[in-house]
Amino acid sequence: MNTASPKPVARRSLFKAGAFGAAAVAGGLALSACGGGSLAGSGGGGSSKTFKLAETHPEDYPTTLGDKKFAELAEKYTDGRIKIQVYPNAQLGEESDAIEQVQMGSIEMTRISSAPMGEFVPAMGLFSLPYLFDDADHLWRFLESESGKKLLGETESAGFKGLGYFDPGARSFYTTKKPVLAPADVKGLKIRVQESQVQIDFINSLGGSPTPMAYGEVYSSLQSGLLDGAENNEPSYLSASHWEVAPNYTLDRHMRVAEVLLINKDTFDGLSSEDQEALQKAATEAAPFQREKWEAQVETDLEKLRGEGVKINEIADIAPWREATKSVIEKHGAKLGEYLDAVDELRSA
Ligand code: GTR
Repeated sequence: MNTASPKPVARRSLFKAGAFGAAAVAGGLALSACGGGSLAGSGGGGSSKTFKLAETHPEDYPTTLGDKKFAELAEKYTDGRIKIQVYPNAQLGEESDAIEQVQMGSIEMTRISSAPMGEFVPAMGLFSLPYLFDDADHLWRFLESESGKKLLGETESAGFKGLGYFDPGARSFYTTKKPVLAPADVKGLKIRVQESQVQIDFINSLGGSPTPMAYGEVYSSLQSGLLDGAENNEPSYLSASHWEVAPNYTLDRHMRVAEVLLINKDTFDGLSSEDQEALQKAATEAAPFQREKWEAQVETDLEKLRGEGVKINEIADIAPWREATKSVIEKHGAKLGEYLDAVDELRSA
């Protein structure tokens, strides 16, 4: 990684130019534009900083629970010097905006999907490569490896400090009319993707029409017929109510798009080494907590979805899907070579 190069300009034009502009930036944030967090006297002579953490999901969603665990531990390990206020439900903006705000320092932290991060830190595109990880254990072997840590470190070249990963589950297709049961079924369908070039290429490889769009716009676009389908993990599909308008769910588990806990790099660098270590420790300990919550929730969510009458299809053999989409790995593999090698080495560790 070339640390001497200037910060890459955020590659948002592809998506901003589309019909689906990102949500307006939440107001009232300009006051903390220095990126150092707000300073609040603690009354007793010391002072504490309060950092905002942007989260797209609702209060009780597993990543939000992970954020809150992280916040609780961070406050504890810094003896109250750092407080983290979690803002769920995309209150601080949709994800691409949240990333930009953390990059600028107007929000200090976010829990974010690595898919839109890939437009700021290209190596993060790894997690959007289709059918790459065999299962959650394989993903976690990679995330916890030296290679996974190095990848997280690449966020520094874009003005972030990656503190850790959370479990993303596996993304699968859902459609409004016909279920998608074979690769050929995606042909001609308008499928929402995250704001990620790799995911655009994925849908193109299946002959579909990829539509990058902010998460908050997906429900109404499925409802109005602007989209024929989208794709996500079970907790997102349920909590965002997408199942109501796209009740055919096909568990092909095409991607495990790691969730990332990020802080503005200047904010992090401005902390004492003691507080830096405390934040790192809090993030490391919040990860297994979040993973546990995740696994429990996927099970109960599938039951709830079945109870609502959602048609859930399992794909027994993903070999034809892998074959149909291999051009995506060929196209993006060159720049991700060392990470792809590590993923392969960890395949059946
Ligand atoms: C979810 C992820 C969110 C968001 C969303 C999306 O699985 O946790 O951060 O990226 O997908 O599809 O936009």
